[in-house]
Amino acid sequence: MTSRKRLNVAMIGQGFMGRAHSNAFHQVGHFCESSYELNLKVICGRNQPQLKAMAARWGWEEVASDWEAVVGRKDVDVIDICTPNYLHAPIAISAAQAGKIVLCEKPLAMSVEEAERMANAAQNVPTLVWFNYRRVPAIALAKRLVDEGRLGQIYHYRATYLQSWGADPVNPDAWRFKQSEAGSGAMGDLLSHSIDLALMLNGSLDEVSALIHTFTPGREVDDAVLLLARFANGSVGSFEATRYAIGCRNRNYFEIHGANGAIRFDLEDLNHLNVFDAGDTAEVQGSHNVLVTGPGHPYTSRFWPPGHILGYEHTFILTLADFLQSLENNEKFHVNFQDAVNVQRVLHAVEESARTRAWASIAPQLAKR
Ligand code: NAI
Ligand code: SOE
Repeated sequence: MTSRKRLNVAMIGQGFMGRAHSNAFHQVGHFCESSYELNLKVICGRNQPQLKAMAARWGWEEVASDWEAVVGRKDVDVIDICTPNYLHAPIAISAAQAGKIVLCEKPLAMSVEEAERMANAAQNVPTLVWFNYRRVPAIALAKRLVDEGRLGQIYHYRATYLQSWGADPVNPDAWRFKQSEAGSGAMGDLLSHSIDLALMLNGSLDEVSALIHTFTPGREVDDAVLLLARFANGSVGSFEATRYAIGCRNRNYFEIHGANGAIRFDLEDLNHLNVFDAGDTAEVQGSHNVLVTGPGHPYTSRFWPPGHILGYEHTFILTLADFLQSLENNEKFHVNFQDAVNVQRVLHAVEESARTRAWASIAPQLAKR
């Protein structure tokens, strides 16, 4: 076997995503062929006892507390940003200027201006934004069906991202509720995922009409956001993202209706894609649940035999696997920083529309990726 190129990784942030990414860094080499080998060099965070325990558990070589020093290290090739949103821009810009490969959590930025600065700074380095749901095999199958024209002309795109924890926050002072650290609430946190998937599956959005609402008195960020949308392909859409959907833990859902059929997806049942084919004869017409675990399904052969289901963590492993493949092929990875600017442009229009109580146009976006 030819020797693999070693990339030293530094991860900034040790929380939920710190664990999800640490797992992906370890597992990607086990399941996916690559000419790159990832070395977990240093993990950087603020709580030193927790950081040391995490480094020991997940096999990071070193711990650090100053991200600027980590970004300046010559022996680090990749900076992975898993911090609250307000730190994405300063870390990413400084990492890109130091010539590092930059991986960043979503939402890319706190504003469209900030996202554009990040994308400009990172023009000459490979970038990845962790919109991990693109790599759910059932969602990749949805994209394949849409791109093959199996749904025909698209009429409706409907997405909801429903969570409930905002109504009963474990820690009301957490960074996710602070304007200065999160930028927004359900909008950047949840709607950003739905918009990214919509751009991938149904192409650019032209304009939106939005309502943003905060239920909790005194809370700095939005609890819920609803919008109507027009897509460039002539279809119409509706989106709803909320942290107040009592009874829903993590219901990232979409459905697409076209002239020839329909598909539905729900993250709470992530191994299935619900499909309706209007080409079936009338007596057998009906939507059916496809268990997207192979054979012939996207991604699944890298893991287990058909019928052996996958989970949340696989979406991060597959995101990383595709990224390493893009590095090897010297191709652009999607979602990169520029793609994420497109998401941010839509979020900006959503804010504009809610503020002015009028339809807002979206600045031109790049073609569907
Ligand atoms: P978290 O609160 O669990 O972890 C944040 C970490 O950042 C903590 O370990 C904290 O110590 C560290 N941190 C804060 N300030 C720091 C500094 N100055 N230097 C170094 N470390 C610092 O948050 P979580 O859930 O991991 O979210 C992090 C990012 O990941 C956010 O941007 C969030 O939107 C995104 N996210 C994305 C998900 C996805 O589906 N792709 C899922 C969950 C979060
Ligand atoms: C919390 O709302 C959260 O962890 C988001 O930050 C993620 O992006 C989403 O995928 C799941 O929920």
